[in-house]
Amino acid sequence: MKTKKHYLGQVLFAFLLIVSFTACKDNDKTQKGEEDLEYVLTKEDVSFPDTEEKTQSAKIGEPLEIEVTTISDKDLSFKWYIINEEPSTRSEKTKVSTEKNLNYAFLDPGTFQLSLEVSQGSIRFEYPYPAQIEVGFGEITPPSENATPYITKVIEYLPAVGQFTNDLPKYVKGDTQEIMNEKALAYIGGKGKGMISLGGFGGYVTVGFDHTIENVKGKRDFRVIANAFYAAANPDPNAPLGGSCEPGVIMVAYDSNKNGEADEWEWFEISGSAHKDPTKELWYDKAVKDSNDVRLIPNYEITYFKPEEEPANPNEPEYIRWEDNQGQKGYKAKNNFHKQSYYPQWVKEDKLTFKGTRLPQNGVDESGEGSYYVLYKFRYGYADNELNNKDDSAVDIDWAVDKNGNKVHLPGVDFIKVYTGVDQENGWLGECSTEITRIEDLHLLGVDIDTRSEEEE
Ligand SMILES: [Ca+2]
Ligand SMILES: [Ca+2]
Ligand SMILES: [Ca+2]
Ligand SMILES: [Ca+2]
Repeated sequence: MKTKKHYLGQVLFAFLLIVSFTACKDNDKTQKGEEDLEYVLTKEDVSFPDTEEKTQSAKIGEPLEIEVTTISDKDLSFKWYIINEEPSTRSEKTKVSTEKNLNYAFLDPGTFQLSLEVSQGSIRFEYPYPAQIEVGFGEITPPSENATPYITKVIEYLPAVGQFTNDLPKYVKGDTQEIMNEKALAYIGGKGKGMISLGGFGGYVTVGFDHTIENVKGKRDFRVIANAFYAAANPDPNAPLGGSCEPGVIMVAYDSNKNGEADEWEWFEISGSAHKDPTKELWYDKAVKDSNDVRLIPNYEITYFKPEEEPANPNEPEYIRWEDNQGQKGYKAKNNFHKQSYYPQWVKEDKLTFKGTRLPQNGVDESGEGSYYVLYKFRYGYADNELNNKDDSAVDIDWAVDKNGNKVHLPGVDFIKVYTGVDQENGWLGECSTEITRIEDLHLLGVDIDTRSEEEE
């Protein structure tokens, strides 16, 4: 019996030991926070800060921060999406972050819906952020008292192939890109002491000012002064206005993030008349009849190849080889009026690619025998296209559009870029190349020009 009792005692002891061990283990688990091992995400576990607001505003280029509260982060993954509400440039949602808390700088204006997706293994919940985000530009810093209405900086001057390249401004052996920028500034800075040529399609100049040119609502804001003129003796007496109109496409940038630089995403293009509808140009049928290429090609690219040597023939039709992103190729000609190299000599690379919106060819040989070329005027919105004293040489910043053609309504501009918009050679006259003398802030000069009405645009 004694033995049996002893045995029972042992069993009871062991049982108690197991019970207490188990209890002890449960206790440890709670103390060490190991409940996470069994944490299962439920919909209510994730929340945003309380807000009654239907909309929340954010500034372009400045981070928007949203803190998320969770019960546990165990095995959770986060995906933040933005969904474009207006303008509707995003058909699908775009993933912008995989962090729990959002820290994101919008680079487009508009109204956006944010959404957070939280998942744990195969469990997944979607949390639409309760307020819409209205992204805008903020306000400009007003010009100081001694601000000048003119260009104060040339950020980059890079002409394409052309008969005035290396001549306006003059290149001297050893000149670098920086020196050419300074030379361009000496010509077009301030009231403008000279004129620079941008060469053929794509050649450009990027300039800055000592203040932000304000976008005054309903008014045109700046003017690019150039050398466009009308033909004195067009053989066609009923022709629309034209002569030497060599349109440069205008791009504008507002320094949203205030870093003193034109960041790539800060650029927008002025949508001129042909950007909207080339067939409405008054000379369109003439150009078609003359077999011009009248297509407007967005995202056009052309590459010019540096000639190995200057040709012996002063009129060399196969001078500079080019190819474009439309599968076309050919040669640019050299004429005997301009003997210097047409390829920018300070560029070390043996080829140069230029990109932009290519405008319809506006040059028509009105003599029919190659002696009288008329380069017709586009209706509005370009540089070197209209007489300097006409309203349509002035630009309203509100004509700037994003890549999808939606208006962006910048509060002002800190940088302007102009590039030659037409790719066309007109016989002895040479290539269509935009020139520039200066740029004027119309508001600082007290010049008041209404914008075009929506119907006119
Ligand atoms: Ca305006
Ligand atoms: Ca910037
Ligand atoms: Ca020219
Ligand atoms: Ca010109």
